[in-house]
Amino acid sequence: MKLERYPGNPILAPIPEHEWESRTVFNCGVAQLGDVVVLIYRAQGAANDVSRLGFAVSTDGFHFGRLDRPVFEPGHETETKGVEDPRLTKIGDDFHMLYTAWSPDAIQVAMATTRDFFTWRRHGIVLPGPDNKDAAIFPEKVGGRYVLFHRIPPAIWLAYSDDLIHWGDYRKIMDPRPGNWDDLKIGAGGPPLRTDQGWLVIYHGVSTDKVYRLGVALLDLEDPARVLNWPGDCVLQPEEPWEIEGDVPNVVFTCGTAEVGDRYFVYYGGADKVIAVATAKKADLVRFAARG
Ligand code: BMA
Repeated sequence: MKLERYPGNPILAPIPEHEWESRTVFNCGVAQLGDVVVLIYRAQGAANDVSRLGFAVSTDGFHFGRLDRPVFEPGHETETKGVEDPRLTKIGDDFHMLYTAWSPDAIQVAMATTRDFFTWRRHGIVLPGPDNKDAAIFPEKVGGRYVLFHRIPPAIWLAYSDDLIHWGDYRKIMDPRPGNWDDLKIGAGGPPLRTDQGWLVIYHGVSTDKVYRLGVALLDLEDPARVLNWPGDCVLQPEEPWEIEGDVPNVVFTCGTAEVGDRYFVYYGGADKVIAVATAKKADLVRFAARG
């Protein structure tokens, strides 16, 4: 089972005339408002490595219009080196964005909330470093508590909260698999997708030779610390020229998936330089995650 690339990929690329996104346009969080898909994407200019976040919007999930300026930029001493890899979850009326706050001292998870993607309320660091990232909040409470994925190298962990601000009860759920394509480190993609078989996780795995691929697993709906099934094969690996060569070679990296009709639309960064989408029939991907 492999995700199917949209033939028009990549769907978003750097724009030389916009300094802040002139070098890279890549890993993006995904939000859905009815038929509209919003991407909050990571971008870098030629001047330095600092990442800012841009805004793109589409009615079909393939063709995106975008703003000419960032909608979220470093604004605190914990993120002077950049705001990276946003993941979005709608809870009540608010979209909750977890992102990597990068400073000379630490890599940490920060949160900001919004209703319109232009005005943001900052909540600061929610998961302290020295090295924690790849965090995404589940779309609903589980067992009366909020849950999120996060990554303390090299594994995927959960954390729990009553108020979305204070997170604790860290539990490791998935470790890199020796000898496999995900043997060096792993991290969750976007928020998990609820299915009747369990929580579907799409995650990235890095191999010892530094190739980033995507895989899936299925977690128990009532106790997501329980992995129900974890197929050995990846569902996407760098093959296209713009996945193999870019700012960082051999990378496919996802921060979010949209549900469009009977398909999942997985948005991903190619070689840390462009944005692409690959899709799968929901029933096929869930069947693979459950039995593959
Ligand atoms: C990870 C993150 C991602 C990036 C990947 C490949 O550590 O920085 O944003 O896509 O490395 O460079």
